[in-house]
Amino acid sequence: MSATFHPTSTHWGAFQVEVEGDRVVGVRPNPEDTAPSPVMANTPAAQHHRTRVARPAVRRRWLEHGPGPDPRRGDPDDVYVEVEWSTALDLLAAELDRVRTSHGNEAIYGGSYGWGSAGRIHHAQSQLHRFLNSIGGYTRSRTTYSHGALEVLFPRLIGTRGANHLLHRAPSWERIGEHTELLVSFGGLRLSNTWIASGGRAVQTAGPAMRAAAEAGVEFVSVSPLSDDTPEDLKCSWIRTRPGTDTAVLLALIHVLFDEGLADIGFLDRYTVGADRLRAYVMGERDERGAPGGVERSPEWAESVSGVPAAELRSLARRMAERRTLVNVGWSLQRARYGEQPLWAGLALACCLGQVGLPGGGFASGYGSMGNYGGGATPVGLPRMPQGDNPVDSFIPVAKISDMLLGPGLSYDYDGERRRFPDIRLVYWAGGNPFHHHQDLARLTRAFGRPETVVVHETHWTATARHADIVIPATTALERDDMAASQGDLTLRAMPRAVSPHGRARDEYDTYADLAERLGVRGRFTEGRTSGEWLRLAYERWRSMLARRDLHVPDFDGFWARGRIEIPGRVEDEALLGDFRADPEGRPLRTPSGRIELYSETIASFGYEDCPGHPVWLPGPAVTGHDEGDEAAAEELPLVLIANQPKERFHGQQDMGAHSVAHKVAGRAPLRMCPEDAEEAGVSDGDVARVCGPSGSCLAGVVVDDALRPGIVQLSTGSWYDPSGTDVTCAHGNPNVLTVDEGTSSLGQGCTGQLVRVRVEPYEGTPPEVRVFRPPLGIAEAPAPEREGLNG
Ligand SMILES: Nc1nc2c(c(=O)[nH]1)N[C@H]1C(S)=C(S)[C@@H](COP(=O)(O)OP(=O)(O)OC[C@H]3O[C@@H](n4cnc5c(=O)[nH]c(N)nc54)[C@H](O)[C@@H]3O)O[C@H]1N2
Ligand SMILES: Nc1nc2c(c(=O)[nH]1)N[C@H]1C(S)=C(S)[C@@H](COP(=O)(O)OP(=O)(O)OC[C@H]3O[C@@H](n4cnc5c(=O)[nH]c(N)nc54)[C@H](O)[C@@H]3O)O[C@H]1N2
Ligand SMILES: [Mo]
Repeated sequence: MSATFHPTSTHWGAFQVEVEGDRVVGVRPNPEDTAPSPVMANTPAAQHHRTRVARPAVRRRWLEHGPGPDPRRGDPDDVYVEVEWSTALDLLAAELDRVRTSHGNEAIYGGSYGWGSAGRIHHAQSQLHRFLNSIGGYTRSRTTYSHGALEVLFPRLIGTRGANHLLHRAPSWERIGEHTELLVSFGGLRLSNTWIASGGRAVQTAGPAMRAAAEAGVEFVSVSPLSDDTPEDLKCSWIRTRPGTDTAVLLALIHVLFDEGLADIGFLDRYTVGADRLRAYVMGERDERGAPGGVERSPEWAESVSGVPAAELRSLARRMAERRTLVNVGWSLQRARYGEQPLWAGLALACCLGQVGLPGGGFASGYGSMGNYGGGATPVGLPRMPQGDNPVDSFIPVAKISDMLLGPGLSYDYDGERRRFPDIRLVYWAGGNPFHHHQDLARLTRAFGRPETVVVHETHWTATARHADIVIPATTALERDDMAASQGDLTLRAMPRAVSPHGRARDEYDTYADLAERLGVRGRFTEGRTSGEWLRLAYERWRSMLARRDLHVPDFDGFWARGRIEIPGRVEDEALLGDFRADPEGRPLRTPSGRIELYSETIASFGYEDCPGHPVWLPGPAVTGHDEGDEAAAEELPLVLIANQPKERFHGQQDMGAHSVAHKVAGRAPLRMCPEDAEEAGVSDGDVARVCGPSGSCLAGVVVDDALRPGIVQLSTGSWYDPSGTDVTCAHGNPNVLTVDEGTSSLGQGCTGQLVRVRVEPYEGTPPEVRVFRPPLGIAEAPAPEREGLNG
């Protein structure tokens, strides 16, 4: 049989799949990609894996007992019943109708956070939101797991537009190479993280671009607990912090600037408010409430907190003041308790250096966190599937999912508001995996026991699908026609279908169209179009938008025939907030003062203990799992675990793929620790260890590695949650069974999953088998080969 190659796009990059007889048998990079991501090697096994959802399925207990709370949701021994499409659609439409009629549309939670697949049209969340809007709306979610604290904080500090630019229009690595002399990155610059960009990048440019910047003379400093968080060829110097102590380091750098007369007072006076309050605080003249007295935030003080020698901090501050310096705060730092503080302190440091708004200088948050950050100019727009309007005005900050399901009607703080949780009866998820992404998964299981019905659309039998009552099989991106591009990408690429749908999986668009039909609103959802017609229309609308700006691209057929086109009209800023710097009166920031708020009256007026009016060091540890002064807990859980992004895959996606599996140790997630800690814990390289945290425990495979400093272990996210063992919460190594379900602060309520205290111990006896790479009970292991009529 001869193989053919088909272009595709994933969030981990664009590449080609090799197809033989309707099966994906291999992958190869695009020829022009000089630094392709190895993550693509996961795709062939995942595409045809036995955990693909082949047919609609209903949890037997729900089928027998009907809708209602059920604490057994997620039970690994639960049985599913495969049903015909028409049965599944009838049941689901009737249930949606029941819930919206009896409880109102607000009772449907359709936030459905998650990354799904690349593709502008078949984007799972957009499709679901469009459908739910067409049937009267839903309770939505706000902000992200990626940078939830940043998204709430920065509009207050630099205005909404400034915050948007910070996240989406950062200057490129090329500009950094031209202008920056010193780049200090808190949270490293992990090359593996830059493989990811929403929509996928046509070529991976971050690695080569960072290298070119280093060759052009940029000096890199990585502040991180891990020594291998920056590519070796950057020859970067490494400042080892204790996790969760960066705010202390940043305040001490500010202290040196004020103390030694290096702070740019002219800049602070002209462009910021609150510098005097901040100065009084770091010099120990005022406490965090502005009352007289306090602790001097000196390098010596910071050394006692962070472990970084005071002399090193002094010399770094002086070097920063002498050169064109860019302060980058990676997103990981704000995925922790008080996650707002290192961001705010980082911005304040850049202001004290007087470099905000200068090319190559100032503040950034995201270099090394994602490939589009610094990856090039931003398009003026991309083709999109319209979602319609949501008539329901109900939302939660995204990481409040368990709190919401467990506490309908309870109140909580968020960004200056006192809000109440809605009473959710039906949870509808498509394109996300909360049992990958949320903290304290045992609690999330209890939360998922509360609604009356849980619906999940999935390509695979993930842990979230195994918590659903109704599971709808979705096609993968390889099984449908679509197009892709990422922010900062140079091309828009066609993604023609490469293989037939697995089993009886269908495009979600068709599923929603049939559900809408049963609910009497087919026309509202489809507007009379097929998904192929939407693809064409979205492209043509984009083409018209470009034409109005005198930018020209071929028509849809021309684009499809070529396979990819260059995206015209991209914009790139030389510097972040450069226009504000050039003309602070004429182009003020949309903040109450019109300037950068180093002290925010608004935030101060909220009265939050955990996020006062300017950046502060808060006494409670940023690492969850123990509280200030709780020595017993600290002793019980002596190590800090870093739950960062997996380099071998993208989140939980394609965990059964070859590249991901090759990184498992004894069939479990790899747990990295230094030789001293391994010895202390009584475990060796290759062992199965038990990791215990404040919320639960998991097994993991030990990797002894001296890239870590003592006291710190690393277990990346994304190994599929396996609750089937009897003496551990997860037999496979998902760190989110260990993490604590707590928001960053009353302000941002962001995810705090990055850091948690743990203990590592040997696992005695035969470890439980990992069961997640088999479908649940009742589901045939062999995929159903035959196709049936759409409603047959
Ligand atoms: N402890 C800890 N936890 C974290 C983090 C951390 O740093 N530490 N990081 C957090 C961050 S930044 C993020 S963004 C989240 C990520 O969390 P998620 O985005 O929820 O994780 P994914 O595994 O990408 O989930 C996407 C799901 O969509 C499915 N899918 C793919 N294509 C389709 C499709 O076309 N249709 C449908 N219906 N489904 C599809 C995939 O099979 C997969 O299960 O995790 C967060 N969790
Ligand atoms: N390969 C791959 N890449 C990914 C993803 C993936 O799943 N796989 N997910 C993508 C997504 S959705 C997102 S949002 C981004 C997230 O991007 P980030 O949040 O930047 O990524 P992480 O890998 O979670 O963390 C980066 C590093 O920060 C360091 N760090 C952790 N805690 C601290 C601390 O307290 N202080 C300091 N100084 N450093 C600390 C750790 O050493 C860690 O390796 O990654 C994206 N990139
Ligand atoms: Mo993310």
